Amino acid sequence: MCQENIITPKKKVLSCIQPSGMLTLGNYLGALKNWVAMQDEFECTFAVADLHAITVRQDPAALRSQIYSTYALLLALGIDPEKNTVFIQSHVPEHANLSWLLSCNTQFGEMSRMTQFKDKSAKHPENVNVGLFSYPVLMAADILLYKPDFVPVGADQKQHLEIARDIATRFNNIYGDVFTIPEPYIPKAGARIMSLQDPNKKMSKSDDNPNAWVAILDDKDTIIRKFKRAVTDSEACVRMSEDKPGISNLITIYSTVTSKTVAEVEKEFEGKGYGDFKMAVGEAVADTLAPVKQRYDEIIKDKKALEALYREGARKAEKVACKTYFKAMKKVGFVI
Ligand code: ATP
Ligand code: LTN
Repeated sequence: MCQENIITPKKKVLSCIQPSGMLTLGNYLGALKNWVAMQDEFECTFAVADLHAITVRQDPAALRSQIYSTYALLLALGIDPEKNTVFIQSHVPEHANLSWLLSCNTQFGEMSRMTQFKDKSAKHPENVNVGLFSYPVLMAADILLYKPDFVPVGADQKQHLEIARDIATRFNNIYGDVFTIPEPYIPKAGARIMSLQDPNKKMSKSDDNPNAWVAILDDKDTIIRKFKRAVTDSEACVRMSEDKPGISNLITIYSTVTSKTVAEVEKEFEGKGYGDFKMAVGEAVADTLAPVKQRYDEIIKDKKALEALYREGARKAEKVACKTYFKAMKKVGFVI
């Protein structure tokens, strides 16, 4: 008798990252580490969200080079462009197109509640542009085009994910089923890595103070120097506590990078000073990132090979994006 082979399709994953500066340890632990881990089990689509980056003024030459380097860094981290779809957002015009359909189905009031908009407009009062305001709608379009089950992001993106789910649910209710409602996928540890200079603020690659963040591509000496300068407290006791945000952040980083539990870390540094602990965190982070930098230096040299990969990524992405976009257009009543 012939046995039927039932193959269940893989669940889908989508995420994006902005090329708005040097990618940081926060990006790595909060999001990229999961992207790498998910690629075996899931059908993954990853993009460099270049359209998002211009919500803040970018120097054109710097933006171009950051788009290349962000794409190359994804490969250096171990994301396989053959197994997954890895592309540059602006190469697939359906992102901006769908964003318009969704904008007309999103309320001004719901956008006004977004905390990232409030933070970024306070930081750049001279450029509170409409794109910065409607940015979560473009993010919803990025996601909904690919019908993912999961979206791996850091904790700061939870609110944007919720709005994407609301927009999708509302659209489906009005026009009929088009979009899958995605689930956020937020890591238990490392979802919110804090600034090394102000541990009450998240580590952000657009922070003007380079001592506040560790770049994935920083060399060992720089990484160790930044950890040595990290702001802590005067208690000199390595323990996790809400009133010790600096040390708690370093414990989170060390435990995530070494896969040790918080209790193990506290025990390891019992009776030791902050100097020893900071050195150990710096070394552990530098050792984790060194091979990534080595691979990156190789990959970035070959622009032709890189171009072939991102073009092919866009071709694969467009095939999927087109289908969803035209289905949405048709449902809304456009003549196709
Ligand atoms: P910017 O500082 O320019 O706003 P960003 O680093 O906050 O940039 P993205 O580059 O788009 O924003 O972030 C990519 C991913 O990294 C997102 O999933 C985000 O949640 C995650 N991420 C960013 N910063 C941190 C952090 N400090 N801790 C954990 N995850 C983070
Ligand atoms: N808004 C995100 C980056 C981003 C994204 C996305 C994340 C743009 N499009 C789609 C997940 C899915 C940020 O600023 N961190």
